[in-house]
Amino acid sequence: MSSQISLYIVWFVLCVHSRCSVQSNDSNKKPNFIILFMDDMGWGDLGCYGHPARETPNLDKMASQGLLFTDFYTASAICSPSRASLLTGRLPIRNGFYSTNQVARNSYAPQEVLGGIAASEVLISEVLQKAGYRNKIVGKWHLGHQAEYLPLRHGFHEWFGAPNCHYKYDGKIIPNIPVYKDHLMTGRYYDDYKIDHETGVANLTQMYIEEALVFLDRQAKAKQPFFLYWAPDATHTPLYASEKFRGHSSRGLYGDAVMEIDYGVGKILDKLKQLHLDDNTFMFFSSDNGAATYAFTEGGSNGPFLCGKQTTFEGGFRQPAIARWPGMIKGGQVSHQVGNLMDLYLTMLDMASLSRPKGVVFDGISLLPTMLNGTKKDRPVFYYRGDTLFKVRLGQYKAHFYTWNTPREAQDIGYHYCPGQRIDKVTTDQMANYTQAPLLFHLGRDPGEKFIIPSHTAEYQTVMPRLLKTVHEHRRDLRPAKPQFNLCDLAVQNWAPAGCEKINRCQMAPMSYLYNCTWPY
Ligand SMILES: *[C@@H]1O[C@H](CO)[C@@H](O)[C@H](O)[C@H]1NC(C)=O
Ligand SMILES: *[C@@H]1O[C@H](CO)[C@@H](O)[C@H](O)[C@H]1NC(C)=O
Ligand SMILES: *[C@@H]1O[C@H](CO)[C@@H](O)[C@H](O)[C@H]1NC(C)=O
Ligand SMILES: *[C@@H]1O[C@H](CO)[C@@H](O)[C@H](O)[C@H]1NC(C)=O
Ligand SMILES: *[C@@H]1O[C@H](CO)[C@@H](O)[C@H](O)[C@H]1NC(C)=O
Ligand SMILES: [Ca+2]
Repeated sequence: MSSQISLYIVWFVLCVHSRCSVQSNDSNKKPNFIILFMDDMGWGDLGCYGHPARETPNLDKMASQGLLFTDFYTASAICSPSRASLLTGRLPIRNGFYSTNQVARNSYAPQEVLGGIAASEVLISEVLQKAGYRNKIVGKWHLGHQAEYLPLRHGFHEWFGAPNCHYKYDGKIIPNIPVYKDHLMTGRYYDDYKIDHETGVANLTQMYIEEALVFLDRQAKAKQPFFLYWAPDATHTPLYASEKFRGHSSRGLYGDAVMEIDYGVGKILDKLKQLHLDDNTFMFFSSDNGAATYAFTEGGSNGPFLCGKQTTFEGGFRQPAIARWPGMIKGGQVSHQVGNLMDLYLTMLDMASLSRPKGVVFDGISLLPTMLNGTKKDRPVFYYRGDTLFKVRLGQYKAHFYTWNTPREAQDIGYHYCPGQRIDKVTTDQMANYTQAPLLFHLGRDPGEKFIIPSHTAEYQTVMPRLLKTVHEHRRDLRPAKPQFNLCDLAVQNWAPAGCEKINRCQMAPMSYLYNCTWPY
């Protein structure tokens, strides 16, 4: 706050003396924010990251006009915790998006789970709302589906999208997922928002594009700063694309979905230009977790990295990430700064000259010095699987305390997180405990985590103590939050969301029966 006041005084003094009308409209304006957040898209899916299909011209253009990160991470290899970390700037273990029912299991927010984002968490949307921003989420929320957890209770003014994944349900024992317009549901998937599983055709991405464009038009007219959180989910199985894109990719339905989203990004870029919002809008593109290797050819690509979604290998945690802010961020840059989705929170606060909420411990850092000045900062990456810290990265080194490919129960039903990849001692079928002698990898020489650096080498003996110290320091101040994903009840599903009565879509909930959720994968 005090730095804001002093800036204001400086501005005032300058203004009295000269050219204040020219300076005033720019220096006082808060930047707009757009986060384009993908579902299960991998590091290797875009042309600018080397995918041979080269079917993302608009995202490639965005990268050429901005800054592409090579070493950017998520805070979790699965949807809900990743999204909660993005919006809170904190690790799942700190914001509660994990479960302690079973050791080291990923958990998320299916509709039978009781939990969601705690009222005590201060989301970036809440800070921006207080600062006069208008905030809209388009697409998937996944921070809890019960009324108290929905986006309009957590700093968003507008919403078009769904609280959970667009899985197919029978609509009887498990209700179809509702689609919301702001506070009220407007229908349900399959009943009202068609997704054709035979053909893979659905119009939802087109609707999400339209929602974004209308919002931008409106905000430009209102001259009010905004935060648009655009979270389409067409690249999450079951995949979908509209008729216009279906069958156009060389990569099958997954590629069709990517092409349609890329088209949407192009429309958003055009709209910013047309509305003269380019110079005052920070736009960031990334994905919530690595590509779903378990979906085989229905999933994306993690480039040179090992395994994918659900795992703590690089394929699960490393994300595509592009920052664009013409006038502020020089175009055509590539940064090797280790970044994390959790960094966007403090980066955006810095961009808007807003102070950090008091008393909140953040796991992210501000990347503004990197984006504006190319500075680099050494900082760790913590790779949790559920409640357990599996791995840590510092510099180019990564230590594995635990490794685990795919739980046996998952393999039994045809799930495999590392299809076509088998590395002795690393892609283990059972959870392997290496805490006594962690495995060490050098991600520069060996991005695919294939070659274990032997523990008798001088390199290992120099590096491992540094990595262990980083973990020790992390653990010293860590106060794990109450886990949100321990309790389940079929009665809390989306039976009768607000607004259901107006459209005749209410359903009767079964009797409440509370049980401990199980997280088999
Ligand atoms: C300030 O606003 C005026 C009117 O909206 C515009 O013509 C001018 O270009 C703006 N100045 C700058 C420096 O952006
Ligand atoms: C998508 O929209 C088009 C054009 O409005 C319509 O003809 C088509 O039936 C819609 N498809 C689905 C699956 O809803
Ligand atoms: C970038 O560098 C300039 C010049 O050294 C400095 O004044 C400015 O504070 C830096 N900005 C950030 C965000 O680090
Ligand atoms: C891994 O091994 C260490 C040392 O033997 C032990 O303390 C720890 O509890 C084990 N971890 C798990 C999850 O069993
Ligand atoms: C969940 O598991 C814990 C530990 O086993 C047990 O004490 C508790 O009663 C269980 N809760 C429910 C609702 O089943
Ligand atoms: Ca996801």
